[in-house]
Amino acid sequence: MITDILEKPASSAIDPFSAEYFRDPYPFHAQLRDAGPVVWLEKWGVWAVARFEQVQAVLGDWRTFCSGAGVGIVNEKKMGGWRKPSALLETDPPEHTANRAIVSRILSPVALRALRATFEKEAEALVSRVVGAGDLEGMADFSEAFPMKVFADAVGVPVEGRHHLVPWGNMVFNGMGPRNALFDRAMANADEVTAWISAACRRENLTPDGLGAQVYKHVDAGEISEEHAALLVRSFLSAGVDTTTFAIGNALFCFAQHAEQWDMVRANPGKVKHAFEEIMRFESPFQTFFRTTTRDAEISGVVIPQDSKILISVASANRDPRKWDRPDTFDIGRSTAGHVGFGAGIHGCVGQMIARLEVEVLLTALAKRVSRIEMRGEPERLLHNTLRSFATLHVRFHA
Ligand code: OVM
Repeated sequence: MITDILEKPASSAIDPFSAEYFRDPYPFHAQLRDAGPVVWLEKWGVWAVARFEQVQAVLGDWRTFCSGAGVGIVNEKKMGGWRKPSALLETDPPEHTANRAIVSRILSPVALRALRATFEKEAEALVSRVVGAGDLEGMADFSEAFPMKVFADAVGVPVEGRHHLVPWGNMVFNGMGPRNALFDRAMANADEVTAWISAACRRENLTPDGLGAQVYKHVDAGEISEEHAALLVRSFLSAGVDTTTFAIGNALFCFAQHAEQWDMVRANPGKVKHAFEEIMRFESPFQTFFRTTTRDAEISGVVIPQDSKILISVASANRDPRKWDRPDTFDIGRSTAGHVGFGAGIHGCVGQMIARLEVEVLLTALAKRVSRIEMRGEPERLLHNTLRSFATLHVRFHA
């Protein structure tokens, strides 16, 4: 029980859902971190944690900071959400525990071993298409092309209509933000997109040997219902495309800007795995999500009332100078241990091993063939409520 209020909370006019913030969030992160351990955001009437220590603490305490009221800005328990809540992302124990156990086994490192050879073959094929091909749009032609092929194949999604995965991801992640223009634009074709996604999650539309079909084994075992299985498959399709697409785009950007780091990777391809962790720290695709207080909570002496929404800036935590040495330097040689680019705690990314596998395999194939990633013209920053990457990134891959 909280007996006395120790600290007066800091307050800020920063709008973390503004175009200015999306274009260059890092100075705003610094201001939020420096304002206090937890900050009241006047514009939206929510709290924010932006320092590493407090982000870790909040993510480590699911009893106080729950996910069951949604992980976007809206309290879905009170207001309802735009879709049926995810059985993973937007649940708390004990429901979460059982659902996660199912998906966790399907995505375990051992289970994923079987996918590596196929991913490698597809990576070689994609790299062959782009190397020496002149100017390319690195988001559509490379960063998106790979997960849309290998991840969608791995889940066992129909090829017909697969392009719907892109607007669906846009709905899922922009849909975590407030009802701004980005939210509305993402939802513009919601009915058609949702209809395709729902169908793609059903047993009869999944390939019999994919990750999606494996969820239905738990229906056959009498553990879960058919509808529940479809909802779990939906999590694969929600969480697994945009995140990896944007991580690959961010990798291209980082290595185009830091050619010497790309040279280090090429000289020692064994560094690719670790380089990806630095990309996840330095340019986390998933920047922001929320928790909701289940009771009056205390963060570093500040009292947050029950039923408050708290914005968690993992991107800011990943560059907090209280935690990291030279946080704004992209350095694949540094220790990245403890980065929260995949989140942390019981909701820490359950797909992180397949994400790592995709990016490792693709960057390894690229490192074998490409001496230099050249940016052609100004990249176009993606304005997005939750994710950080590029709308377009014109590049040339030099052999
Ligand atoms: C889900 C889901 C959606 C978006 C992200 C995510 C990063 C999960 O529907 O379960 O995890």
